[in-house]
Amino acid sequence: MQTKYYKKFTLGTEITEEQLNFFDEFGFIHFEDFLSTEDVDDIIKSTETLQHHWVINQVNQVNGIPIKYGYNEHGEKIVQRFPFTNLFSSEIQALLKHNSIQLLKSLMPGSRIGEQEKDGVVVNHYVNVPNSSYKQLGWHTDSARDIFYGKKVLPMLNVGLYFDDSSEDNGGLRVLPGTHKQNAFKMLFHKAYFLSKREDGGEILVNAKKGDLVIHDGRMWHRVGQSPYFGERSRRRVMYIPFVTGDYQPKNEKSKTPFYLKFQNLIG
Ligand SMILES: O=C(O)CCC(=O)C(=O)O
Ligand SMILES: [Fe+2]
Repeated sequence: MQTKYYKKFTLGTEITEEQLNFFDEFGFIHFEDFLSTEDVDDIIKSTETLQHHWVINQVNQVNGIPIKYGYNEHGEKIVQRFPFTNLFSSEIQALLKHNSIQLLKSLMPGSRIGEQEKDGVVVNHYVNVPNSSYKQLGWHTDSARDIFYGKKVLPMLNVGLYFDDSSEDNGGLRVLPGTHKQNAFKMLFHKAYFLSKREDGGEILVNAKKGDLVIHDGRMWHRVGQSPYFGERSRRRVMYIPFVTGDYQPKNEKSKTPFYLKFQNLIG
């Protein structure tokens, strides 16, 4: 069990020197109580409406990014990875305009929210049941995807909003602090990309509550553990807002599925 302590913060009207230094040193930062339970519930509802629409209409991708389907503990078909939710949810669109989200750009000067880029705002839904397609996620860096795209690795942030409390009980995000400062070779080969799911002695478990915000540098190594429980107790939902840098690279309906996602689907 990982119980390593790390400092948690509260987001004010600006990012403090201490917060900047923490993020720079460790590659992640945790802000507690960012949204109320009610506000999170409104966002969750909007994704459930979207899920209903996608299931009924058998939509399989958005802008070339596959929608990952699976089944919940009641045998119902659910969406387990939603790409580009911001294009469909007015609640999520409103959140992106919020001052306290805009403020986070100062963690990575020159960054912008990738509303039409990468996979847009992604919602992940992990649940541990036999027919689930998403029970855990192996070690990876988000930036290594740029290498699969054949592009230079550019700094990016992933801003995670928690829809559920998250700890080792439902898997939990594990991060390797400081690894955002490694070179590109290590970024690719430090762990067998996505294949290794093992615990690492240096990992820190992110213990978050519904409504918390946990931000990580895209170059840092991280994984999501598998819950030892099944069904409802194993459920873990989290939304990621990408903050990107570099040339503007919008996607549209004609965009092709990136190679890395085909690869990811092969290995589960
Ligand atoms: O579920 C999480 O907290 C992390 C997800 C993740 O790392 C990813 O989708 O790249
Ligand atoms: Fe990731």
